[in-house]
Amino acid sequence: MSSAPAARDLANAIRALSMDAVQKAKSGHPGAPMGMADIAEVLWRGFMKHNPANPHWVDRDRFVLSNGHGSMLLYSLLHLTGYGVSLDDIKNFRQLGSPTAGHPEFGDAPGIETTTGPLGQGFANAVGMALAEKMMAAQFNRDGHAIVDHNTYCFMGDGCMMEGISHEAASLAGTLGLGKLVAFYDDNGISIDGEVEGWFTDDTVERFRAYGWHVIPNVDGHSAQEVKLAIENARKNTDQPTLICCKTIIGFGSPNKQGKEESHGAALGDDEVALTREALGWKHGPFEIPDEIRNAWDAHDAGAEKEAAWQKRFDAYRAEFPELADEFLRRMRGELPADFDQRADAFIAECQQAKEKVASRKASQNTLDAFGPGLPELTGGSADLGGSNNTVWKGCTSISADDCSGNYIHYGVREFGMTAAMNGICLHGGLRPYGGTFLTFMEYARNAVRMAALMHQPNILVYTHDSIGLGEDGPTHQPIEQIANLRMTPNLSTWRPCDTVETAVAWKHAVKRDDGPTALIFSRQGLPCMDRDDAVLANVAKGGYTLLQTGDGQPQAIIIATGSEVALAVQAAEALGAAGNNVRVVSMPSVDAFLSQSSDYQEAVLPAAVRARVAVEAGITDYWYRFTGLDGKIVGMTGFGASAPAGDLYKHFNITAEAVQAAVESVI
Ligand SMILES: Cc1ncc(C[n+]2csc(CCOP(=O)(O)OP(=O)(O)O)c2C)c(N)n1
Ligand SMILES: [Mg+2]
Repeated sequence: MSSAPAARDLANAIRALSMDAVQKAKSGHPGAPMGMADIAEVLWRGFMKHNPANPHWVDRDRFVLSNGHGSMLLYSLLHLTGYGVSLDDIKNFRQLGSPTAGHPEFGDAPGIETTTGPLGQGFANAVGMALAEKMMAAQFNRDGHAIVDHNTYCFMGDGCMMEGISHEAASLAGTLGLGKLVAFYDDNGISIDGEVEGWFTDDTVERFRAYGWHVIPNVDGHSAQEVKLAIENARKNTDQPTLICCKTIIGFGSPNKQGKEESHGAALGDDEVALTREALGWKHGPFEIPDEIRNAWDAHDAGAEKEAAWQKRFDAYRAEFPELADEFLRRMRGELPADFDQRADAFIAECQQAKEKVASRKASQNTLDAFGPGLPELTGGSADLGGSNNTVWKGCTSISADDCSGNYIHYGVREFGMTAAMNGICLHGGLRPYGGTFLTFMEYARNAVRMAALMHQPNILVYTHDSIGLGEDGPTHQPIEQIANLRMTPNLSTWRPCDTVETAVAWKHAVKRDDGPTALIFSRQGLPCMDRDDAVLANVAKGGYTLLQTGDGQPQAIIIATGSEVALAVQAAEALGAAGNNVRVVSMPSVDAFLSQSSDYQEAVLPAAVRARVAVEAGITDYWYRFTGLDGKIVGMTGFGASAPAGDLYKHFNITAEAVQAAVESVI
């Protein structure tokens, strides 16, 4: 009988699949998978709690490949352990329609926990996942019943370490004591430009210790024994996140390219692949995995056992806490409480009745006060602007390292880290995060916003201080092009409500959305509440609707407005109406929601024949040409703002009812 395959041979299966797939595609990154194969072998075969037959098992360990260019490492692992990634999929690496995309894409193949490639962000996702685990455990576990108890493992390279977001995420993880987070640093001394010592000389060990991490330095990433010991030590420490610093050789096994940047991001070449096979002692052809290696990797039996053990624990929990168990499953399914619509609609009607004049950021907080008590999954937070973003509602309890049973996260001044962590929280499941900052500083987080949209994650992004209307803080704080930028992001729903009613409708939309993020944009200054009858009120959710018209039938002109400028549009229309004009005001809190309506509805609100159109928004004018065409006019911003009281700024930049009226008169 042949003996069990050695760890190195098992790791070489990853190396072979990776170099062969990259060679066949003539594109990709063999270096990182070949360098981290030994670490991956120890982690996945010795420690990972997962079940390839059920990639959605709620208590599985999460694995994040933050150095996503090493995607072949993940695809090899998923294939070898038995997920639905076939050998043909591996052969079709990087080809159209294949689940084995250039970088791991969430949703493309089972077992990909998050989309990675933008360096550093996977690490921040992992921090969010570990935080979600800790919060769900605190909310649901009971004495003797640990139904939420899994680790989050993250691989990261020099690039992830160099990215600023690694600081934000690591600092937060240390402060919150995310003890079940274990990150592996692929310390290979190489990035694309060559040896990193010319641009990266941090003392990473001391850096992470300073964040409050448990750091295991100087691990030989090619020694299965050392890696195993390190992981055991990491798992023993449940008070601090652990960083295991692994010295590795990029492209390990390639006689002429290992240790060099040449192996980072290009096929090794047929000759070098052959030499590497020889050097590794890998005697099998391209994409050929011998049975004993395949069997040793197969995680089906072990996975089924692990899940069955958890199921037994969960059944015992359910017997003792039946309601809690049902609630846990509801939350993990991402289903809203059955009465949510009814509660939300009742509150929307209440807002219309009360007609309160408040800033929309305050209206947002009032909405949270109304929705929050019935939505225990709602998990708030802000990047140190809780009092300005009005993200703290009456039922908020802050979490801390010692007590994660609350529902509010103080992310600190870390917009990018916050947003990427929120993506990780969404991906983990069980919690619905919302997080606030000033709209201008959305840009600090920009790529995480994009990743939420790309990954179809229902992250709720609260952006206050929406325009020059914030006043005296001046042009650094006054967003101009940001709203248009958000609107142009595919699969992002963007709302800029004009009053308490639209704010509540926007929140309802955000909470109900399950396939993408929503940006909610709120004002600092007070906004009057508009009159609406029931028919108009019912149309608010459509994103754009006729708010009023000064005459009957086809209007002579249409004013399209959003947020704080709706009131100006109404004033202008009333003056124009008093002079005998038939003018319509269309409030457009969400362009994407409006554009998702039937063409009949869109035509009814914005008849194509009416080309006398004026758009008004205290943001960059360019976006609105789509709706005004060449015949229309736009009242808005064409440059940066200034520091002054809001009222003075609106006059200075000529965003006034009179300006809107004059614009309409010029196009009628
Ligand atoms: C945010 C971001 N910037 C730049 C890149 C392009 N890029 C991909 S890999 C890489 C170098 C990464 O170096 P390292 O993490 O050390 O990877 P290794 O070469 O060791 O595999 C760069 C700059 C990227 N993917 N993401
Ligand atoms: Mg490197």
